[in-house]
Amino acid sequence: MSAGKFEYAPAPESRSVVDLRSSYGLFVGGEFVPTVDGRMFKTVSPATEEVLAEVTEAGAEDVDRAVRAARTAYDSVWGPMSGRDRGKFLFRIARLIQERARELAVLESLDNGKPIRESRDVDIPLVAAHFFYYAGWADKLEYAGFGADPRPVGVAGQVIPWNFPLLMLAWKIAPALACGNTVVLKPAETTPLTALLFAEICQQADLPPGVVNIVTGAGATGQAIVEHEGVDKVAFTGSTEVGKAIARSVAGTPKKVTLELGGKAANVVFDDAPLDQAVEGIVNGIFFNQGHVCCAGSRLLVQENVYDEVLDRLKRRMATLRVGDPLDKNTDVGAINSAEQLRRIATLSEVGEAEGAERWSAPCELPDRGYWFAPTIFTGVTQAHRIAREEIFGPVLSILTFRTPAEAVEKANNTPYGLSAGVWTEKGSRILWMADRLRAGVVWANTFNRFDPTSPFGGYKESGHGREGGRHGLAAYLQAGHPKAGHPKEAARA
Ligand code: TAP
Repeated sequence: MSAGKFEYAPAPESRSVVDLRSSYGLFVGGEFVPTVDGRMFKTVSPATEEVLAEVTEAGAEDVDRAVRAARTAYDSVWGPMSGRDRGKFLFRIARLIQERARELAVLESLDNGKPIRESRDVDIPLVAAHFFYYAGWADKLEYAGFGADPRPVGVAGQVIPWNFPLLMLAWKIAPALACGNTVVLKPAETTPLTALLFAEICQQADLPPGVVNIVTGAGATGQAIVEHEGVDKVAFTGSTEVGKAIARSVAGTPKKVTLELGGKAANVVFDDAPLDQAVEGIVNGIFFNQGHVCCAGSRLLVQENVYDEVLDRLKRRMATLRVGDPLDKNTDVGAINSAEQLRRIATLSEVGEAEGAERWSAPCELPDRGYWFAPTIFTGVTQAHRIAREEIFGPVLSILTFRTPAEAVEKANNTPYGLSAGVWTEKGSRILWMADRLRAGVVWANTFNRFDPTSPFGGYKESGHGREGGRHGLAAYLQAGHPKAGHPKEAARA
């Protein structure tokens, strides 16, 4: 095996483009304010453990202040504003994101640990695309298929995870604002910085104060948002466990809720697939963003007669992956987001070995400081193994085999999740046959981890409910079919 990687000189992206403050307040009512009842915590670079900045952990009173600011903005400015004018603000934000793309990409890689190649070429362009896309909907809502006069819901409380910090923010904020809602958003504890830079972009865009409020903090801050009586709609992306707790807490209240939760996607490779292309898809499916991807192709199902060949090619390809400095433009796999996540990945990998699966990791030198995990595969995995059932949320792939298409479907669907799946085959009819039977919100054919703002995304079963993205994503932020519902001033004007 010629495992050799080409040796490249280091090509670090400069971090001087980012103007980091030493400490950040909360973004409430259009300005950065100090906490009322919270305290400060530090956010670190997972690649070096360097402290990047101090951030506020918002308390219940801070959350209350943010919800009130959002309500005032909804009642006085944003709710009554025409869709055309709301759209102009969203277009302005989208353009500012493009203008400041380099700064956003560097900051995302610093705070999250993801390779700059991904934040620069995937995350930030998709963030801008989401704002452009929903900006376009703002004045066309009556044609979206949700009734002749769809109205906003009110104040949306939004809680997001750390794996795609700014992209998840865009998935939440762009449709909410396009539909006329105002928001209180909490980024994850370990990745608050790009949301705070986004707050500066809102200021730069002259967005009316209170339309977007960013409160940083940990789980308790998220819970305070979800449980606040002034919140009309809860949008959550994160683990299934927390999602279930949120579903319980909003049950019996008038709050609307959408949940985007975990996954354990099957990536199914048939013997007629173009194997080199499939291997690229397998690598992209599980090692993109260090495997911190809810829809990651973390269960590989390979047709038995090509198993040896696929495994051999996969190992050869994995040996060429560059793991290291997220800011180096040659890096393929960056740092694990936190010490806690690294522990979870390491623990589940040990369980895999203890349960009898065989572990192989790509040969690579890991940096001394920071949180790192070499790209790893497990063979000899059975459906009962925990590594085949539980979401690892790291660069770890479980490989299983199948003989017939029916067996592939049976195994692919044998999971409590249902977020995504992949099919690799030359046969169009087989793609359609599989797509009909796979219980997953997204089914990719001969590709994986492709995202587009025009396309709905969401889960079956324990992967959540509701859809984000596309026309479907508007439904979560509209009260459809209630001509008199919605903003009182607008209703009076109508
Ligand atoms: P969680 O621990 O669930 O955290 C998600 C967010 O919820 C964070 O902001 C977290 O705050 C906050 N939170 C924690 N406890 C809460 C509570 N009781 N009430 C309200 N908010 C609370 O997930 P994670 O570890 O950050 O993210 C990984 C998970 O997200 C994976 O399971 C992954 O599959 C899923 N995910 C799903 C999708 C989609 S679209 N389905 C996309 C990305 C990720 P702190 O982080 O500050 O503690």
